[in-house]
Amino acid sequence: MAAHKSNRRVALITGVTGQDGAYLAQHLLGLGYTVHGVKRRSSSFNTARVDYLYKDPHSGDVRFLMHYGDMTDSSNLIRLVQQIRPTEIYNLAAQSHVQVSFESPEYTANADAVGVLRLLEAIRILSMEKETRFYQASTSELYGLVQEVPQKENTPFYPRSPYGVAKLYGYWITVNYREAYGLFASNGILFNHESPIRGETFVTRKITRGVARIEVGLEHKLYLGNLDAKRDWGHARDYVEGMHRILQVNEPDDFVLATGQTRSVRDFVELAFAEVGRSIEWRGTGVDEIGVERTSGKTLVQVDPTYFRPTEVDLLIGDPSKARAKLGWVPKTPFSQLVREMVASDLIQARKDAANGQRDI
Ligand code: NDP
Ligand code: GDR
Repeated sequence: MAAHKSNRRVALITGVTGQDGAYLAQHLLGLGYTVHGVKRRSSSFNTARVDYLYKDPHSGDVRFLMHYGDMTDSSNLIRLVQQIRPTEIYNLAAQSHVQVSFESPEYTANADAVGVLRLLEAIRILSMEKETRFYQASTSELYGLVQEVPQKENTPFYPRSPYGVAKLYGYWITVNYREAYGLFASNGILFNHESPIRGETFVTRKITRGVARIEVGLEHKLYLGNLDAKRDWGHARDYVEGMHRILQVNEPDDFVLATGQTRSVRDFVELAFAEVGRSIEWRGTGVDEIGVERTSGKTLVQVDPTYFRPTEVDLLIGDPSKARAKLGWVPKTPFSQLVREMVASDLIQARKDAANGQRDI
C-alpha cells in the first residue's frame, strides 16, 4: 500500500498563498524540501503571505517556486504534476469561507470537491501512484450538526453548509482512491486554526483586527454574528507540522488535529479586548445584544444578523489522541497566546494605518 519514499523531497502545495500554505511552505523549506506552490492569476497581488520566501530565480539556491494554476482546471493540474513530479502533494486550495459558500455553492463544489478529484486523477493519469503521497485538507466542518463530543475520526459526519458538503466529497474521494488504487492518500481533519495571517473575514482575525483598530481610533465598533458558536481554536503554525507528519507514517490514514478545548466567539471577544486593557460587559439578548466597555460605557460590539448563517455549526471540540499516539503530534500554542499574538500583530498594522491616515468610518 505505502508509496515508495525516494530521497527526493519535492512538495507541491495548492493554496500556497493562503494562511496554511504560507506556514507549510516555510516549514517544508526548513526541512530541506524544494517547494512548488500553485497561485491563482489575480488582477491584484495575492502573494503577500509568501513574498518573503521568494528569491530571485537568478540567485543560487532557489527552493521555492510558484506556478499559476487553478483547482477548476484539470489540464493545468495534470501539467503541473507532470512537470514537478512531486513526492508529496498538499491540497490546501479551497474556497474556504463557510458563509461565502452559501452565496457561491456551485463554485465551492467545483473547487473544493471536484478539484480534489482532478488532482487525484492527475496522479493516476501520470501513473505516479507509487511516487507521490497526497494530503487532503479536510475539516471539522464535516461534523456539522453535533452527533457526539469530542469529535474523533469515527464520529459520523453531518455537514451544515455547501462548503462542508463539498469537503465531504473531498474527504471520501481521498479515502476511495486510497482503497481503490492503492494511493498514499490521507485526510487531515483539522479543527479551526488561526494566526496573525488568518484571512481578515474569519471571525478571530475580524475580532483582533477590530480590537486593534478601535484601540488606535480608526473604528468605533465591531459588528458580529452568532456570539454563542463554539470552536476548538489552535495555531496554524502547529497544525502544518501535523500535516507534514501525516504524510511521513508508513500507511496512509485519516487524523483529527485539534486542541481538545472549545471556546465561544464571545470568549474570544472578551480575551481580545482584555489584551488592550478593556473589559466587556454583555447587555441585551439575541439580535439586540451589545458588548459594552465597563469603564467608559461605550458600545464596542454589536450583533448584526447579516453574519448569521442559514444553518450553523454550534459546537466543535476535537479529540486529537490518535494524532498524539501515531504521529507524536501535540499542539503547542495555548489559546491565550494565540489571541495575544494576533492582537499584537494587528496593533502594529493598525498603528501604521493610523499614521497613514486610513479610516474605515
Ligand atoms: P485560505 O482561505 O487562507 O487559503 C485558501 C487558498 O486556496 C488560497 O491560497 C487561495 O488562493 C486558494 N484557492 C482558492 N480557490 C482556488 C482555486 N479555485 N484554485 C486554486 N487555488 C485556490 O485557507 P486556509 O489556509 O485557512 O486553509 C487551507 C485549507 O485547509 C483549505 O482547504 C481550508 O478549507 C482547509 N481548512 C482550514 C482550516 C482552518 O481553520 N484554517 C480548518 C480545516 C480545514 P487566493 O490567495 O488566490 O485566494
Ligand atoms: P468557520 O470559521 O466557519 O468555523 O470555518 P469562521 O471564523 O468564519 O466562523 C466561526 C464561527 O464564528 C461565527 N461568527 C462569525 N464568523 C464570521 N466569519 N464573521 C462574523 O462576523 C461572525 N460572527 C460570528 C460563525 O457563525 C461561526 O460559528 C473555518 C474556515 O477556516 C473553514 O475553511 C474551516 O474548514 C473551518 O474553520 C474548520
